Amino acid sequence: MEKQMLKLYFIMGSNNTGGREPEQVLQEALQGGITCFQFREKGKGALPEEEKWKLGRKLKAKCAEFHVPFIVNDDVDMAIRLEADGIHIGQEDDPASKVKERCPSRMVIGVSVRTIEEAHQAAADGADYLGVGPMFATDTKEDAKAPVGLEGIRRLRAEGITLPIVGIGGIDVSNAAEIVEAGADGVSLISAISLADAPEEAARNLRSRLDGVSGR
Ligand code: 3NM
Repeated sequence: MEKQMLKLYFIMGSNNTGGREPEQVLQEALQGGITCFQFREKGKGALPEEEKWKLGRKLKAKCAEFHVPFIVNDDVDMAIRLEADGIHIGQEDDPASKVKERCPSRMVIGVSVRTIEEAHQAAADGADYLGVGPMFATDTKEDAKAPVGLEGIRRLRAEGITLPIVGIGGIDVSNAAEIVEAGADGVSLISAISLADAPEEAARNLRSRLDGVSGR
C-alpha cells in the first residue's frame, strides 16, 4: 500500500453533509485534493440497505474519475461487490485476518485501534494501516471514546508500531499538521470537510497544510 494515499483521508456518509447532496460534497472534496475516501453510512439517519448500495456505487464512480482510492467502512460484502480498493473495520468487527481471507488480495485493510495491544493485534492480523482515535473530542461519532491525543500516536511509534497510521477524530486545519508531526502518515476526518461552507476550499487548505509538513 502507498502510504501517501493516507495523507488527506476523507470519510463521509449521507448523514454527515448537513443535508447537502453527498455526491456533490465528495466531488468538491476530490477537487480540493483529498487522497483517499471512505464511504461510512452509519449512525443516526443512515440510509436503508438498498439506498446505501445505490449511493455507494455513485461515490465509487466519483472516486474512480479522480483516481482516488475508495474504501468501504465495515461492510465487507459491499467492499467486495463494489470492487472497492479497501475495507476499514473496527474492534467490534471480524478480525482483519478473517476479513483478509474473504477479500481479494489487492484490497487494503484498515483497522481502528486505540491501544498498543489493539495495534499489535491488528498488525499480527495483517492490517495494512491503522486508524488511531479519537485524537480530539468529536461530535460526529455518537459512541466515540475518550480522546487519546497526540500522545496516543507517539506511544504507538515508541512501542515499535511501524504500520502506516492515520489519526481520526476532531481533526481540522488547525491541528492536522500536529498529527503527522506526532508520527502519523495522514489524517482522516469527516466534518472538517463534509460540513464546511465550501468543502473544496476546506480540502485544499488541509492539503496545503499537510503538504508543508515533513512526516516520518
Ligand atoms: N471514528 P470528525 S472518531 C468515524 O475514534 C470516527 O475511531 C473515530 O469525525 C474513532 O472528523 C470518528 O468529524 C469521527 O471528528 C470523526
